[in-house]
Amino acid sequence: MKIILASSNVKKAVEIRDILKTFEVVCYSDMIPAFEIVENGKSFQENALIKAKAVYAKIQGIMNESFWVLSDDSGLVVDALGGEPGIFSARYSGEGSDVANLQKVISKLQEKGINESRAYFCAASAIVGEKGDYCVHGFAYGKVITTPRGQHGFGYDPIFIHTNHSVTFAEMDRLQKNTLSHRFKSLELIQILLRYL
Ligand code: ITT
Repeated sequence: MKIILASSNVKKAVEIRDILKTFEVVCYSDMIPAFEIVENGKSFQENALIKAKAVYAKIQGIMNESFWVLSDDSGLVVDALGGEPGIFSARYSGEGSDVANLQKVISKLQEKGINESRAYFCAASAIVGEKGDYCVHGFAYGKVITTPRGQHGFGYDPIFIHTNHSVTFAEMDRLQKNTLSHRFKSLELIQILLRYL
């Protein structure tokens, strides 16, 4: 069954394709023009469902086969920052660039005189199709540091170290991150769901 991905984040899409390698995953913007989706939910789950439903509504009329729309709403939750950036991870610095967002987390920790804090990544994966709407979560627990390391991955990967590891997600290769990440955990559950729906 075809999976249409409701995401405009190219690096996120690469990870999702890698993880769901046995499925046919097509980005919605390869089928219809990309459009803006207002993510005004109050949780990762609400935002994931907003994205998947928005794309489902646009794509439904042009499909002549069964399909699911899949979305991912994710972010970094830092203990010492009271849970920030959380659902605002993509636009924490206002301008929305990965580097500026990461720098803001580092600056806020430094303002507190802290050079590391417990943190976790959360991914809400939603699927919307003719059989209904579903959402599951995956988590990756660890800590953030104030000295970025590594060139792989995206977003906050250079400052996140997974529990029981000493390198950041950005120092890991794709395969290693993709067997530990919040996205991998939530997509594991999605694959189980898809088997039974
Ligand atoms: P779409 O909504 O189009 O999918 P987006 O980048 O806006 O793309 P989100 O609203 O889910 O996606 O925001 C997620 C942000 O959280 C993302 O921009 C990163 O800054 C951060 N993030 C999520 N997963 C991450 C990961 O695996 N590694 C590093 N940072 C991550």
